[in-house]
Amino acid sequence: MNRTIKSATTIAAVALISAGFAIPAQAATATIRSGELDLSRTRTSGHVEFLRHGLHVYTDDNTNLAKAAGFFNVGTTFPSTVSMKWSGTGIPPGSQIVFDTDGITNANDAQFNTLIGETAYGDDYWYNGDAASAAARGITCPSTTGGSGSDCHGTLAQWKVNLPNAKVLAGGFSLGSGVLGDGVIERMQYDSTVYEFTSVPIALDGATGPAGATGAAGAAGAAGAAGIQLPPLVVTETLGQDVLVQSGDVSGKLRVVKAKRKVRIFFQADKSADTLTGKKLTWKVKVDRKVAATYVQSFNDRDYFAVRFPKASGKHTVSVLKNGKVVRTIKVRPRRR
Ligand SMILES: [Ca+2]
Repeated sequence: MNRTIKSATTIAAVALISAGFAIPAQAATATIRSGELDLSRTRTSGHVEFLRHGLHVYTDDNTNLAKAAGFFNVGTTFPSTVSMKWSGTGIPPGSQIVFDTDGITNANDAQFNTLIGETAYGDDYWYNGDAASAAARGITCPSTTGGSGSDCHGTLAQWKVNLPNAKVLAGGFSLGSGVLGDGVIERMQYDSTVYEFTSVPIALDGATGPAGATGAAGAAGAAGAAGIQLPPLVVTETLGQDVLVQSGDVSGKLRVVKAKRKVRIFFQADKSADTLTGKKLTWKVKVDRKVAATYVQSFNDRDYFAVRFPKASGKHTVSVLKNGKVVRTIKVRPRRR
């Protein structure tokens, strides 16, 4: 049976006693409320709502904006076990561990790293980046074989060996990006601590003093727990469950179809996991030197332009500019018939 323990120090004490007497770990329960869940990684087609008992996590579609993610404080010890109780559609959210490799708070690249656990891979946790980027951050991958979310993965036991100095910055979950899903996270567990989620508020401040002419002021509430640390929106993001894409500026292609009096142009921006970083791509179409259309494209965007000239209307020029540079010039001279 779970005991409800609210104070972090009590949780730590219970864990120590359990370890000292070699008693099987007794689950402690911590309750996460809305102010304690960082939703900054949730995108516009993803939603996280607090229920009385649990978190409603869902996405509207399977675009790259479909990402419902939350992070919370799970202490700083690298966990041996992580689990999630999910009731919902087929693909549950991945469990996440955000950590600093060397445990030293500084501005180096080793500060923020993420391991992701998904039911599809069992006990195997994959690094949110490839083996080369892990190596650049001083991380030795337990395994670099294929068949996981990235080519840098291993069990938590293996990771613990390879990351002896790691300091955990946050735990959490992510449905997507790129996954259509709907369900409830009833709870998550990191080692012996069960994290439950609730919309039921508690008074965070001290009780108000009794009413009356000389009513005493209530005592001040205890200071809140330190907030979790999350990286600035990172360059490497995940698409769907397991495709890693390095994002950057949007690039794209055009295709021209020319007829006797008509010019059609198809613009296709490249596909990518992430529209949140990098510069957008700007196309401009000029017809006889006048701007006829402008398209600003994010990843995956498509646009279509068409112009038709009157019969026997002389020479015409259609030019296409990509980020301000002319990349195509099409000349048309419509005949009389
Ligand atoms: Ca560090």
